[in-house]
Amino acid sequence: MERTFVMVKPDGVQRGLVGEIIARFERRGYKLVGLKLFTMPTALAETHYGEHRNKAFFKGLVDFITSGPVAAMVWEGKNVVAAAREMLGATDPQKALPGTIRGTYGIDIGRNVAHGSDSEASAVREIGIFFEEAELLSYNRAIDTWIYE
Ligand code: DAT
Ligand code: MG
Repeated sequence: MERTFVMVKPDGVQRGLVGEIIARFERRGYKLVGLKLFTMPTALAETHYGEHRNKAFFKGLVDFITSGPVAAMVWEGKNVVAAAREMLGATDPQKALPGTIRGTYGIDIGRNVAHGSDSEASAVREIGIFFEEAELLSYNRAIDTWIYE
C-alpha cells in the first residue's frame, strides 16, 4: 500500500483545522499510520523545502513553517499520494477548487493550511525526514473490507 506525508501547517494548527483535515482523510477511507505535533527546527524546514532554496519566497516560507506547531502525519492507502494532492487543491488557494482543503480554508499562497507530498519519491523522502521507522504503525482495520473491494 502507498503512503504519503501530509502536514497541517502552523496556520492550520492556529486556526483549529487539525481535526477537520484529519477527518477528511479518515472519512475518505485512508489509514492513519503516523501522527505527531511538533515545531519544526529551521534545519529540518530547509531540508524539507530544499527544492525551493533558490526561490525568492524561501526565507519567508521557512520562517512561516517554523513559526509554530505543525501536525505531521502519514496516510496509507491505494493511490494516496495523488489523492491527497487532489484533496489539498492547488498550491495557491485562489486557484484551488471549492471543496478542496485549500479551496475551502485558504486565501493567500503563503497561508495555504496544509502540505502533501507531490510524488511517490517525495513521499518516501519526506516520511523519512519527519518520522522514525518505529513511529510508523502497521495495523489491520476490520472496516477495510468495506472500503476496498
Ligand atoms: P505545494 O505545497 O503545493 O507542493 P510548492 O512545493 O510549489 O507547492 O511550494 C511549497 C510552498 O511554498 C507552498 O505550499 C507555498 C509556498 N509557495 C509556493 N510558491 C510560492 C510563491 N510564488 N509565493 C509565496 N509562497 C509560495
Ligand atoms: Mg511541494
